[in-house]
Amino acid sequence: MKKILTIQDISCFGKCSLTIALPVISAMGVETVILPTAVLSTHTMFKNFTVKDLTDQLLPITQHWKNEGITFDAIYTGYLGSAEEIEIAKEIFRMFKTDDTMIFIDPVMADNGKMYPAFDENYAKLNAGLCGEADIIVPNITEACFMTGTEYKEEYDEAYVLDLLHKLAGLGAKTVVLTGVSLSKGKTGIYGLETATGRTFQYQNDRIDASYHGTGDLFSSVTIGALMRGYDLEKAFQIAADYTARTIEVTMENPDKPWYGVDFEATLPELMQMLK
Ligand code: PXL
Repeated sequence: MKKILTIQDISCFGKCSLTIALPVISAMGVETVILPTAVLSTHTMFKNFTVKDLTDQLLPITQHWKNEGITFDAIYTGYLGSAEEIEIAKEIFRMFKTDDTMIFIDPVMADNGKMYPAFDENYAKLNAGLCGEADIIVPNITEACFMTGTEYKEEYDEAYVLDLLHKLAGLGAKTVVLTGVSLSKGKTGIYGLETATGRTFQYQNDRIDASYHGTGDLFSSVTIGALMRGYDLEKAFQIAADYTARTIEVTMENPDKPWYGVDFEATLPELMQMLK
């Protein structure tokens, strides 16, 4: 069984980061080791959330694993709480990366043209540096703009997307994939670039007019899970895009649909079917 390490926060209530990555990747048949960067009462879209930072625990925990001879097939980072945690993530890559370890970075920090609370331009610069160490990065357009110093646009064309992809490739990752790319009316999806070959790839779904928290984490978790299950890059992204779109659709059908997250619990059986 493949084994991955995922480094992100635990938002106790709210369905995002580790409370999505752990159940979803485990259900996909991949051993999921977690390194919580912080414990929050909820994700940061709630008011008055509490935070207990765990920065000082990250190296003692990973050093213990190193002493035990524990290894990983992939390391997947998501929401990191601070600049210092970005530096520590790099240190953890150095501790565990071999030629066979896939580094997958979702530089979670912003959406819809805005930074999440607690982050700033400097954090974006540091995240750009972290992305340089990755095999695969999956920023949304807002994150890509902050990391490359590009103006954020609500309306854009393919040339804008390609320019962003090439700027992202300049950060150093082997494959860069922009998420939430909408190039035709009623559609949304991903646009990727393999830096060594210049090959691009795209996948689009019908756009659902709703924005739910945690869908980026769901998409990333399913992508890395599918990659670990042996699907190639494009197929893994396709499964993740289809599954995320289906989960949003099912959430919208729920009369009590929670505003804070999606009903992935209801669609996990469908994900299992997609993996067959
Ligand atoms: O879903 C991304 C995410 C993860 N963790 C925390 C967040 C967010 C987005 O707002 O607040 C704590």
